[in-house]
Amino acid sequence: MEFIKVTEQYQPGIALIQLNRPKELNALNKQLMEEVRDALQVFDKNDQVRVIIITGNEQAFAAGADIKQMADKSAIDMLLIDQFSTWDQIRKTKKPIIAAVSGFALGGGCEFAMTCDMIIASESAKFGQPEIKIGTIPGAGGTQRLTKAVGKAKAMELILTGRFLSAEEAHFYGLVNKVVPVEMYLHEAVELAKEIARMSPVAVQLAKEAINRSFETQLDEGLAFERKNFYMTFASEDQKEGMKAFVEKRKPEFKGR
Ligand code: DAK
Repeated sequence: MEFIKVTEQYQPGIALIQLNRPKELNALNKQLMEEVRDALQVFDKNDQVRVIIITGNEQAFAAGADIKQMADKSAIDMLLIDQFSTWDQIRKTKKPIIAAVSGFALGGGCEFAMTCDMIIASESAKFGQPEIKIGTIPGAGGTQRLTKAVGKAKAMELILTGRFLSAEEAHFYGLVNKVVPVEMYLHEAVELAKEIARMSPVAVQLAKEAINRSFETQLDEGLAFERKNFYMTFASEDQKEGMKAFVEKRKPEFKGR
């Protein structure tokens, strides 16, 4: 791993991926994204990992896709490189992913944070889709995910002007879960991860899948999908344990089965 640092057990059950191109503000080149994809695929198969946190450093989560790598490319080059397949594989991660964001989360960096399931931001975080300033538009979901997160008017403003959104505004618009002082953002992400890691991993996975479905389907289809996953939890030992523990007034011990 050249461009990321990976810790399988940052805390029990919690894996950490740190983007590590600090001089380039963690600009997302092709190899970095492939390394992230590979790490996520390994964690997804590892029963010891319940929740994954992705972070950068205080200055930058990521200042976008690597402009220097893209600058001279033709449309057909971009088509053949097909970086979208890597992003699609990242999107298919089954375990919950928390982005712990400080500093710049711009362009592909903002899209990457939005591809994660939750975002904890430091007070210094700045979100934005400034692609318009370099003559292009968001290409990894920004026009869709940002619009769903903050609404049409704000998304239009941000994407058509390239303006940045402060952490506080991002919280106001529902883009991020929580804003905390800079020295606390990773800690806060870990606290959230710990809480999720205590739940049944089976139920967590099925719930994540059902929530994501709401972005891709009409209500009827989404409800049917949720119902299927709800029934499926009743095939798990964890559901039996969870409900039994409630009745017996004790804490459940989930096994992920
Ligand atoms: N790419 C490459 N290098 C970058 C970079 C980027 N996105 N952002 C920053 N850097 C580099 C700078 O070039 C500089 O390198 P040196 O000159 O020192 O070698 C170093 O990081 C520090 O940057 P600055 O000197 O500019 O630092 P400042 O504090 O003055 O400014 C800044 C920080 C974040 C405001 C500024 O660096 C900036 O505007 N950066 C570009 C932000 C941007 O436009 N981002 C959107 C890029 S387009 C796709 C998936 C995704 C995408 C496309 C396709 N597929 C799956 C196919 C996404 C596209 C984008 O994200």
